[in-house]
Amino acid sequence: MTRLLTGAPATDGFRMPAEYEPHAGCWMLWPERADNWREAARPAQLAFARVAAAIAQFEPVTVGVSTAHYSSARALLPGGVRVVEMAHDDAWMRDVGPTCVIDSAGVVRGVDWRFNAWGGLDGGLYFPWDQDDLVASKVLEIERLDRYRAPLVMEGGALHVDGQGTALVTEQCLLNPNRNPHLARADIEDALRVYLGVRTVIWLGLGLYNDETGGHIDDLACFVRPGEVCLTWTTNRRDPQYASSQDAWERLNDARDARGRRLRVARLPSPGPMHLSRREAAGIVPRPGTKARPPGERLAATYVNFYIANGGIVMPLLDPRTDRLAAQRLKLLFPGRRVVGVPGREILLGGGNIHCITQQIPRGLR
Ligand code: KQY
Repeated sequence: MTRLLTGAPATDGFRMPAEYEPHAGCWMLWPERADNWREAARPAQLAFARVAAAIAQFEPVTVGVSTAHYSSARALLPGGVRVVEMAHDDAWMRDVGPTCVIDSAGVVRGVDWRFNAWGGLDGGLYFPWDQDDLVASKVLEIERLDRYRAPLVMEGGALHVDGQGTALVTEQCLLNPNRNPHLARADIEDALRVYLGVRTVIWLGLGLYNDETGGHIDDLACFVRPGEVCLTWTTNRRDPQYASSQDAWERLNDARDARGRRLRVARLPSPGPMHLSRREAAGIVPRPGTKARPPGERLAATYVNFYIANGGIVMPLLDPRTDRLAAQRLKLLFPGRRVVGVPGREILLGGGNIHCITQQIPRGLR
């Protein structure tokens, strides 16, 4: 039995480590719902299995699967991947899993945010979401890590940290009244300080164009190392993404991190633009209360949504015209890691990508 803690991470001496710090392992969930994933989620399951196999080259992977899908998931996933039975509403472990924090002695604990399916009844993507909201506590229980239940709605994909006191977020997401309408910007900054152990919050404006999460940072930009960020970029002035990437570029160049450094900002090319095809849309079973997926809809495609594993980068392959350039840039940005590309379109059709479906557990010293 792990403990439900009454304090808060920063006051207990904990901070959220950056994704590029060492991991004990990675957690994922299994895509199953036919109202979000085409063809009863089979193509998505194959894509998730490839992501799990790619990450498992670098660190242990665990996948949470419902009772109904346990046997087929076990058969599709590599033997080295641990499969555990776990109820869930959809498959976005980044957002429903724990955000782990660590102290100077190497003790790891988890923050269990409130989850409302990216907006609750005011623009959320499905109802109900009660099983998703239990996932973080179940993961922490299996990992034997103590838990803080945070009193605010948040998702792991809505925040990045540099591990040295800086958080990176977007106004579009964190200030959206469909998350924490009772909290002002200063209150949210205070909550990030307390639950992530950061001192400085860098606010970008809008997230990625047509991102159904309402502007998650993990589709727009991420830390590559302390003092360096990579940003999704387009040179096409007519692309609706152009203005928000420009704005993010300016804000990042004006920013100072928690240690007073200016940031280096690297640009990652954009794939596409990519759109949902008629055939893909026809394979989704619409359901009242779940986000509709009309053919022709612009997909929130970005290479920034990669996963940083121990010794590796697992990136989505999205567009043969830009995949190679994006991979080359990531190799330059992460010289000590092997860059592995995994086809990402089927994951993208569900509204996110590799970063959104994974959640790292930091390596502690216990
Ligand atoms: O950006 C993420 N972290 C998650 C994407 C969720 C999409 C839900 N359909």
